[in-house]
Amino acid sequence: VPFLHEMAKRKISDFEGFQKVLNGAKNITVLTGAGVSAESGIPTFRGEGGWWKNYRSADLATPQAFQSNPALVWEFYNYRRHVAFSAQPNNAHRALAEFEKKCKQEGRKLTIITQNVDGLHKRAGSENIIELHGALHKTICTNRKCRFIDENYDDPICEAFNGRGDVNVQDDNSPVVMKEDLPKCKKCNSLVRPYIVWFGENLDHEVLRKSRELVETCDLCLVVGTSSVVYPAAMFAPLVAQRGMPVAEFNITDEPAEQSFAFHFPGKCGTTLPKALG
Ligand code: BV8
Ligand code: ZN
Repeated sequence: VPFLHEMAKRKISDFEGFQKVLNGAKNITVLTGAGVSAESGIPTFRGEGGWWKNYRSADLATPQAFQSNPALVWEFYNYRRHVAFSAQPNNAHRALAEFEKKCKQEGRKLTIITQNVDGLHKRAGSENIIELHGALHKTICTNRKCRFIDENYDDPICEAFNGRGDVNVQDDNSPVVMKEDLPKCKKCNSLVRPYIVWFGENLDHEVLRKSRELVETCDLCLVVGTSSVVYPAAMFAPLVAQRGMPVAEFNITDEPAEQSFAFHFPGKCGTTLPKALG
């Protein structure tokens, strides 16, 4: 359809048009996904990196998997912690942190709503962050009467995973760790789990409420490095566009995920984001 194609063409790589909108925005929401950490060497979910040994990572990120094989799921998360803690923030994370400081000086608001659990936005210096799906450096106790939430950057997280940090080989025949050697709660000594929202689990209601409020009040939304397939995060940017507010998508894909997005910047966000926010 030539008209739509014409529209789409006008939206792509219009850095100048974007900067005009950016300079006028007072309440900016940035939704980020795995693509913002790809250039830090952290595998994305749906690229080839979405595998660990011979498992699809999404099959291990479920309460059922943890219930039936906590040692395997903990070994997967111990590996993900090792990868995240050894990684460095990249230019996309840094550009967002710098821009947040600039907004603060100008009395404007910028909030990052991230689907990522790698903690790199915080390490890059961003402050206003909502972690939709939890964080790799946090654990929560599985004892319903306790639910103690702890934070640690121990790598490995427990003795039993010594030497198995960055193991991602298919058929290493190391024995599966015994349940009693898995990470325990400091308060009640019960088994702890990653403080991560798994598939089929509800997001924290306070996190959801704050995210919904930002979606309803922001006057500009950036959506960076996400395939927009996982709900409810996938709804946020389209909801902003439905309010008639501009949405700018940054992705290596050529076309906008939604025709309703005002801007699309194809390419690696480690390059396009610093240019757009510069
Ligand atoms: C919920 C933590 C209510 C885990 C994650 C059937 C049964 C049960 C549930 C469902 C169902 N059908 C649908 C659902 C809902 C489900 C869902 O949406 N499933 C999808 C797969 C269809 N959602 C849920 O379960 C959520 N809870 O809905 O609660 C409920 C309750 C019970 C039953 C039903 C509903 C909870 C979802 C949270 C799951 N946890 N993460 C962990 O990390 O281990 S999700 C995980 O994948 C990430 O956190 C992220 O959110 C998500 C998507 O990944 P992306 O970040 O988008 O990364 P991806 O690899 O996909 O894409 C990377 C993108 O970057 C690409 O577009 C690529 O082009 C781009 N890119 C790459 N490099 C670059 C780049 N761009 C720029 N520069 C680059 N350099
Ligand atoms: Zn406990």
